[in-house]
Amino acid sequence: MMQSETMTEFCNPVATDMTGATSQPLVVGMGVTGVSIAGWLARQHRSAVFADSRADAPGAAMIATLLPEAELRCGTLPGRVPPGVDEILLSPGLPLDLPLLQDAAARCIPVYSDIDVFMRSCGGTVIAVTGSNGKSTVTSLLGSMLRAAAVPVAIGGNLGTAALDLLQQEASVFVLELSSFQLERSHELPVHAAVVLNLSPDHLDHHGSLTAYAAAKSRIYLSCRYAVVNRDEPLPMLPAGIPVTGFTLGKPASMDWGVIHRDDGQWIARGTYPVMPVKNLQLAGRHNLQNVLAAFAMADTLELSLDGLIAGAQVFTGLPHRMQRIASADGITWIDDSKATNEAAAIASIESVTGRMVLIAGGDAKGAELRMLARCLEDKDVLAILLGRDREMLHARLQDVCEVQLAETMADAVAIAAAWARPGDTVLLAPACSSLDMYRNYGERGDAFANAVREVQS
Ligand code: UMA
Ligand code: ADP
Repeated sequence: MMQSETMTEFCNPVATDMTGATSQPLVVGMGVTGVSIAGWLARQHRSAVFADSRADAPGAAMIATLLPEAELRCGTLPGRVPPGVDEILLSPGLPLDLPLLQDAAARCIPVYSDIDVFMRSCGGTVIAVTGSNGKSTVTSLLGSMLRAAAVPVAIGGNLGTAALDLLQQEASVFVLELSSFQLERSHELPVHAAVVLNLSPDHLDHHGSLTAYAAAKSRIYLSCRYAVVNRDEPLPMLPAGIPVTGFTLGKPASMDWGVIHRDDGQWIARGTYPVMPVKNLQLAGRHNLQNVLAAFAMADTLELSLDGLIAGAQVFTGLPHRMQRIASADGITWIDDSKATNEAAAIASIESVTGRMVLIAGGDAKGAELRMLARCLEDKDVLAILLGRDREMLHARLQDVCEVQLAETMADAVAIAAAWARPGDTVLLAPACSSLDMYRNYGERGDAFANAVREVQS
């Protein structure tokens, strides 16, 4: 087995009774996760101490409503574990080097994630999806495929509904999108099937190195029953003896999923068995074809009839802000891929566009240098319009490979794009950066883009 790396596993987690009536957890973080833990505790008729470093912790009012007797500490995190606390339930957005966590490790007080708590409370089959890109698409696509196969399914985790809130849904299968933050602070997760879709640099400001980020991601496989792997990337380290299914954009090995070429076009195939024509998918781009193959490989571990899964894949049109065509006017196509929040995602979307292009990029690069982005724009007829905190860095990176302009606001960027673009061109918002320096989230950034496009067209 791979070595577990969470600091708390120096202690014996068996010594803790998470369901014991006398236990008083300390819940750290009063965001979406903290609120979901409060709901779960309320349903267990238990209480807790809650802490958040923010004076205006966003979930505080909701937690007070769900658990009126709970103690809420906003504005600073305790430096030591308060008396009476025998476990810590830690939100994903906090760093792991907090003095509180060092004190907990020294005193053998275990730290759990909301996903650990979910796994202990969930009686259904759990399918876990991670990767640098495509997590939300694959999680939602699996939801569509399993629903079409008449499986009662709930989807969530890092996407949409927080994991513990899913337990209130009637479902036999739970598909969880898991972030590297959730995985690095979870113990071994006994899931039915697990996948790391792909790995490329992201969140390096938090993890410190690509190695540490990859190690966090590969924790998803520690206790899975079936591992699904991307055959087009280096193989992750896997626990010995578990069944492995692969997916590839190439010709698949016997029980893997891949693409075969026939006289009537490309087909998705399991081994040599043709399953469905690629042209029947509504998702566009090679990266999305990879996502569909991964979803089939995951769903296949449930041994369902393929007919429902195929129907569910065919009707899936994708999620908002992922390669979403928002307007087509005067021969110019406007595409919102605001969710391209890292370099590999932006490259995947740029490569799925043909012809002359305006690229709107920039924001918070999260410590990435974006050299591959520059390489991918070489030999393309592109105007790059750069926004946000790291736009000067991006400007230095791109100025030798394509035409570059700086913009202050999304409205400015769209106005520059509208003036430059000619019929046949595509204007693509694929920032390669997170949105948090200018917006509340990538959705708000995508909406700002769509609004600005409407403005220039009115
Ligand atoms: N924070 C503080 N002090 C605290 C607690 C949090 O400053 O005491 C800050 C964190 O540094 C962070 C922010 O508050 O900047 C949110 O942190 P959180 O742990 O409270 O986050 P939640 O609101 O619980 O939301 C988290 C996920 N967010 C993160 O991991 C940052 C949500 O994913 C997820 O939907 C939710 O749990 C339910 O599972 C969002 C996300 O951006 C969509 N995820 C990242 C990504 O997809 O790239 C990982
Ligand atoms: P995540 O949840 O991992 O952020 P999403 O499914 O929301 O992934 O997609 C985010 C962005 O990543 C998309 O807008 C697209 O630009 C890119 N993307 C999606 N799937 C892939 C993939 N398999 N490989 C590379 N990039 C991808």
